Amino acid sequence: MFIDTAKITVKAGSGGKGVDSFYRDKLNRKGTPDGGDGGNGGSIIARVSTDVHTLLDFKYRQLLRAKNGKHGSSNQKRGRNGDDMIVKVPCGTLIYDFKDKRLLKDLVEAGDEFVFAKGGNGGKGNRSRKPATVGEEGEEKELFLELKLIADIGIIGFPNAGKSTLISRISKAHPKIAGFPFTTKNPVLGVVEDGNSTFKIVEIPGLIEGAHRGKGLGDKFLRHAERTKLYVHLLDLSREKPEEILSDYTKINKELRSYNKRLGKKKQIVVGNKIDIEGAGKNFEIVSGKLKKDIIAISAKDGTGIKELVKLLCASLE
Ligand SMILES: Nc1nc2c(ncn2[C@@H]2O[C@H](COP(=O)(O)OP(=O)(O)OP(=O)(O)O)[C@@H](O)[C@H]2O)c(=O)[nH]1
Ligand SMILES: [Mg+2]
Repeated sequence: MFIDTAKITVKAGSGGKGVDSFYRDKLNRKGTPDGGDGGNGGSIIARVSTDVHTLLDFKYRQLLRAKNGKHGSSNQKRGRNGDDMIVKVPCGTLIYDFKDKRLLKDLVEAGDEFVFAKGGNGGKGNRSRKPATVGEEGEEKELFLELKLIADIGIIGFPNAGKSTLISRISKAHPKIAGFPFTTKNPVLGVVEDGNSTFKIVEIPGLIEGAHRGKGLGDKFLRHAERTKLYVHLLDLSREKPEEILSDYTKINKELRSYNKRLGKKKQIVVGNKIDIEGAGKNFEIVSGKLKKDIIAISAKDGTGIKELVKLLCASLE
């Protein structure tokens, strides 16, 4: 299941109590203070890992608690620290304060860390000749997590245009491909390698007219198109009439703009797919003439124009 938002509560461990204790013997009736300090509470730390790709774990685990520190004891013995809890999050996880929606951190690179909640320090024992103190409370927070995938290029286009076929051909990703719309229900990430260049590409599924009003799969996956540098706008050249292709193109662009102006302005490489199908060549001529942009013809199925497209994408990213 692809989950890209989560609300969680995090409660770090509290510090253990410092202890009041006195060492006494025959010669030392009054006693020497020897109470040990409490251990520190465990913190909860998010760490970016390439093993996880969604926020699914947090759907089943909405409350995270780290261990408390142990209390100190006599003979100056310090209590054990509570272990830190490390939680894995995917690349591209944004962390917000749930209440005021403030962005606290954007975790981008593998290994990046962020302290969700800090453990409390342990209390002091009376060994320092002051009365013992209790440990600090661990921090408790309500957080909102949002995943915005990080990729260089987003493939946008109407359902059934051939986005999954294209990503399967140019990367190791193998999403389901079928001759009906909405086959892909979640964003699909792929890595494209060409000579010395590599880039990440993501299929943005389910965009149709009215997506920003919740139609189809709605616009909920457009958050994964926000961080790309450019788009491959895929058109289905096998549509019956060229007007339909032009209208698909306009509708997708309108959806991008309705979601966010910035997305509407992002650079697009317009690609006409399914050039192998009869009639597609003619559609291509007409659409090329009417669009005020270059358009590249490919067949994701038989490989026509794919090498050239990948070269162009590499060059455009440089
Ligand atoms: N002839 C031909 N068929 C293609 C080509 N590319 C894709 N198809 C077919 O078009 C249909 C849709 O392809 P998909 O790759 O699933 O399209 P999509 O854009 O990912 O569709 P959704 O995920 O459902 O939105 C499938 O039947 C593919 O086999 C192509 O270049 N030529
Ligand atoms: Mg698909």
